[in-house]
Amino acid sequence: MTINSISVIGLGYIGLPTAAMFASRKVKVIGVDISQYVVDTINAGGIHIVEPDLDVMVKSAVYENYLRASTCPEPADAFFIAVPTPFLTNGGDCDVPSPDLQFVESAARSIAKVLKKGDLVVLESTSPVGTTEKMAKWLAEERTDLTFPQNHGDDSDIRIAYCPERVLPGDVVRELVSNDRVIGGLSKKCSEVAIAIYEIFVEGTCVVTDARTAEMSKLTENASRDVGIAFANELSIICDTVDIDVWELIRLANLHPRVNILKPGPGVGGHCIAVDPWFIVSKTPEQAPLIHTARKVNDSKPAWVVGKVKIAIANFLLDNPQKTAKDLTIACYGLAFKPDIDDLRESPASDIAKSIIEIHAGSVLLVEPHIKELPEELNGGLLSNMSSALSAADLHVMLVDHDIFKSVQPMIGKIIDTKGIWKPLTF
Ligand code: SAJ
Repeated sequence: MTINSISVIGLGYIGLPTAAMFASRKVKVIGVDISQYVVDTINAGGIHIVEPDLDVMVKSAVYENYLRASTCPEPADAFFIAVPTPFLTNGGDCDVPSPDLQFVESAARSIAKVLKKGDLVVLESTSPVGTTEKMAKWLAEERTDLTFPQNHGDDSDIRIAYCPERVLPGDVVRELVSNDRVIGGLSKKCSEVAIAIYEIFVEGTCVVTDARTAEMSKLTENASRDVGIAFANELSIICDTVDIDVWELIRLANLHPRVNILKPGPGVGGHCIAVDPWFIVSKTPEQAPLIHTARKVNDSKPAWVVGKVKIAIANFLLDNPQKTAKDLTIACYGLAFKPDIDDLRESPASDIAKSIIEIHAGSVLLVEPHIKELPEELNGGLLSNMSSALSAADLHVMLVDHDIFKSVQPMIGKIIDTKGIWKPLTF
């Protein structure tokens, strides 16, 4: 199969790096996004997201005319769909959010118009089991003049596969090339064609399976991490109750050759680990009590940390009867959803900081070296530099273990350390 052009639908955290990666290998790429702002930014050689090294890649791809963005799908030889698959929290059983496939459906229906015989369509968006088959059905509904693998197998006009992205935010450019890929074609031929195209830039191994197993493998990877973190978070709460240093405990337990406990923290954030397990739970609620419970454990951790802050405020007032809460300065260290990135979306640290601002009458200093201004929802807090917070605060709340925080230690005040870097007062 000759590939003259590739189209990537959805130019977000996965789609844009994927588009830039193909373009960097001298393939003509048309990126499609519904946002005019995103399209204009990319066509001007810029990027709208933060990801190390991506800016340079996109800039040279655009200037060398290998990458172009548009709001309308155009003909191409292969289409990669990387649109969001959020979940809906207020429909049906409100305890279990359900996946929202509207962006996948509209992306599929919109590219259907420009499909031609021999084209490949790959779904990369994290999706519940069965979504690739649904996508194939939507494409077939739009194009009755073409044949599809669900009915024609290896002889189909259009090839369809699922291939989940697995890259780590903050290291996307490197991992896109080096990670192994799981490729689930709707037929053997579909998988073969998809592998040939991924091998344009993937240096890891492309492993073939069926589409449903490929969908489930992505959900399993993230659910496995979520369950592991929930175990660590539960341990941290148990240890706090029985007055044991959880970090020392985990270090000791991990000396066992077959034990590898993850790290507790203020909760699980980001756009993947805290979302994807719900795709399993919503489909098979009866069969997924462990995965469901892990989600609840991790989701409840921010409130537990806020509870600790409330106790610290009450203790301060007990210890200083002549003072009021206004006399207590609290500093929160880290607002991002994980260390050494500047992404504050879906961040338990930001949620905790917001709650502290709401409950506390005194000053709340917010230390986040990776941002220049606070988002609106943190109005009421004061963006501060690290050294002034370390010397001014009475209560230090460590929320994100950015590297820069590891070389310092508050010398005065109380510490609530959700990341175990400021021993000995840890939770
Ligand atoms: N976290 C902990 N303790 C840990 C590890 C992580 O509390 O021991 C927290 C982080 O602070 C963060 C959250 O979990 O709030 C998620 O961070 P992460 O680094 O585990 O994962 P993400 O969301 O940045 O990326 C994950 C990755 N999946 C796995 O590692 C299985 C990545 O490979 C996926 O491509 C990505 O989800 C995705 O897009 O699905």
